Amino acid sequence: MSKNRLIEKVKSGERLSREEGEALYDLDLYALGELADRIRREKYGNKSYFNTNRHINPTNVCKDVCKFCAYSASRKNPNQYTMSHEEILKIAENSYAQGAKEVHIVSAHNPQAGLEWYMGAFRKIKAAYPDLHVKALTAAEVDFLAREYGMSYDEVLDMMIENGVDSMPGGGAEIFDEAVRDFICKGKVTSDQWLDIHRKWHQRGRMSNVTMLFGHVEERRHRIDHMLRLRDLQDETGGFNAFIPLVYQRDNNFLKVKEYPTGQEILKTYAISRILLDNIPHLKAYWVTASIGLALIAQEFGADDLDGTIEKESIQSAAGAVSSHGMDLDEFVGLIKNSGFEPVERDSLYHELKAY
Ligand code: V47
Repeated sequence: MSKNRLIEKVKSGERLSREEGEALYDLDLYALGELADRIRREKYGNKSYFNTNRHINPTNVCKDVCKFCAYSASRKNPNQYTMSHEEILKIAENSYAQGAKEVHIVSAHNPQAGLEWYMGAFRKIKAAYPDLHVKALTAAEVDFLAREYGMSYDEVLDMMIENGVDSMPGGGAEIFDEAVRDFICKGKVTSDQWLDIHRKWHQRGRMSNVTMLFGHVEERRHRIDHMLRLRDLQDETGGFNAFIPLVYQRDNNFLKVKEYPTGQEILKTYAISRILLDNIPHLKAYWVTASIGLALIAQEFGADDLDGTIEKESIQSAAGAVSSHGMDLDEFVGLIKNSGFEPVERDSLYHELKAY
């Protein structure tokens, strides 16, 4: 198909095939940006969403070994920690007092902590702050808990709901292609299992997000494949709120990467995500991995969401991202405004709370 025909097809809103998705990368950056921006503006105009949230990473002790991870305790990071419930609650208390609407809780796969350590933390936070949204447990953690405690996915998911989890974050998806996945995180939740866990979560009427870790050893076709597997599941369930491309951070880990993606390649990937994932409403430029500068530019390449203020971030900052102290709310709002967009604070399920 010619480039012009492909552009016309995108403009007419027709769904693209795998080959057409891959061919999008051959378009120049500005053509892609224009196409993605049209879609974004049709849906959200000039609005850019964010939330006031707090990331909590309660333990870094991990049974799994993902080559890209600098966060889990290992030879490169010998400092193990596991927070007590009191410590976790104290963080939630402080964040709530400062106006956080969501806690985003992601842990490593700690076999010593116990099931009640995981579930009790959610239950206690929910009991103390019923209106604080608890976004917790990636599908990788759900799979770990199911295996560790001899439970089915259904049982773990029901237990999460009983203990106050409101929605699931999108972590652990990495890259679905089995060969790449085997190379970067062998032994962790498989792609089919990851998708199945989210399917089951959506069937319970709950929402989740999904990530894609890119810019390491994968090829463009693997990113397209990742997006298409998600598009299929979203057709079935409609349960994904946001797609979050995570740019690989290179420090302190065991993945040897020959070539890192350019800013152009990253922006193309945002734009293509917006075009190809016609059924996932939000595209999040997670400023932690994109850098705030590129995340602001990504707003012109299809992204309508910049995640949130975060307060503290431990996973990507361990691998080199400049995010360990989060982002000041006024500064965040100012940056979005100065980039020509209208900052809109949202809740975790994308209800609008306040326009700035
Ligand atoms: O799945 C680990 C990633 C993810 C590195 O749902 C790395 O709203 C880059 O899922 N370079 C966890 N990324 C974080 C996550 C997330 C983040 C923000 C918002 C949401 C959401 C979810 O962190 C893991 C993994 O892919 N990660 N190491 C690294 N070196």
